[in-house]
Amino acid sequence: HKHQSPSNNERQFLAQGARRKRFGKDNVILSDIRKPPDHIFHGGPFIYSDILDYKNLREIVVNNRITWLFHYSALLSAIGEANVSLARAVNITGLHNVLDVAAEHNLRLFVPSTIGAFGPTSPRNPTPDICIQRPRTIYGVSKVHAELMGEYYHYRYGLDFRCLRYPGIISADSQPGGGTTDYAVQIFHDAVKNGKFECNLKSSTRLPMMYIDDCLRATLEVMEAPAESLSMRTYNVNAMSFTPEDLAQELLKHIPEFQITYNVDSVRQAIADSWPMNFDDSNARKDWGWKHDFDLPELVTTMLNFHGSDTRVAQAN
Ligand code: VAH
Repeated sequence: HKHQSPSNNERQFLAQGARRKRFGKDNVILSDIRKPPDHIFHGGPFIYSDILDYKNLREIVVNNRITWLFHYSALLSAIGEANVSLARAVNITGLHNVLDVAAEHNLRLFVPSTIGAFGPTSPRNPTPDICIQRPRTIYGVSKVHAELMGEYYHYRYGLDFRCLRYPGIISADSQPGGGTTDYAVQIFHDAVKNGKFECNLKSSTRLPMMYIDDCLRATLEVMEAPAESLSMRTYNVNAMSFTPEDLAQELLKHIPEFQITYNVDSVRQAIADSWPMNFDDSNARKDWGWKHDFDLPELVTTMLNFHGSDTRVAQAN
């Protein structure tokens, strides 16, 4: 939807690709304000839509008999701090539009939340599902609002609202889009292309992270879970937790000449220092059987294989 950051944009297309496999190509409609490049979006229905245009959303839902809505429109943490009014509009007013169209048309609604929905007064290691949430970014504030509004609409109007708090999501064919965890995506592009990477977070900054395949599977599993199995509407989901140093050490096993340097971005560092270091996702594992597949070694192997093949193709072309 409107004002997607590239990584969100592309993640949405990847998510949509996973759903197409599951539900059939013509039963999943991608909507956004920009049509993605063909290598990300492998054809199928695309409809222009602007998350801030409620009538447009309602028309799409009615004309296409939509039953489930996955809402990925948001400005991420760092980019949101650079444009608070736009982040407030997209992340909050846009969310209100989605809640209203979902309640009005009885949609099953998925809205992603994030490790960024916690703040410096939250327990950090691990961070449980239920604890103090006083985030210090407009992104985090808007995501706590989304969690609370979604749960209110569930209890007040019966809306089938489902929400997962994602760790930093890493995928090979998305570009970083203004998040605090962007380093963990950029490092692979740079390691393969240049053999070196300048990291904008301190080497000891520990953050929860997840590979895109686990993210997409968790999203589909919670959306397909029987309603009676859900004791909560909003769940933490965890996979791994690492520092830039951990990631660099794992990369060195594959690229011995790889070099990492550090040039700390104080804005992103302050955000990262206020976030969880590790997620407790025991409720997701208990209620609907969540289990991650990718740990750090598998992440690095998978990402390098993708980039490696990508690079070989690029050289061939
Ligand atoms: C960000 N990647 O850094 C996003 C995410 C876990 C954080 O929401 O803002």
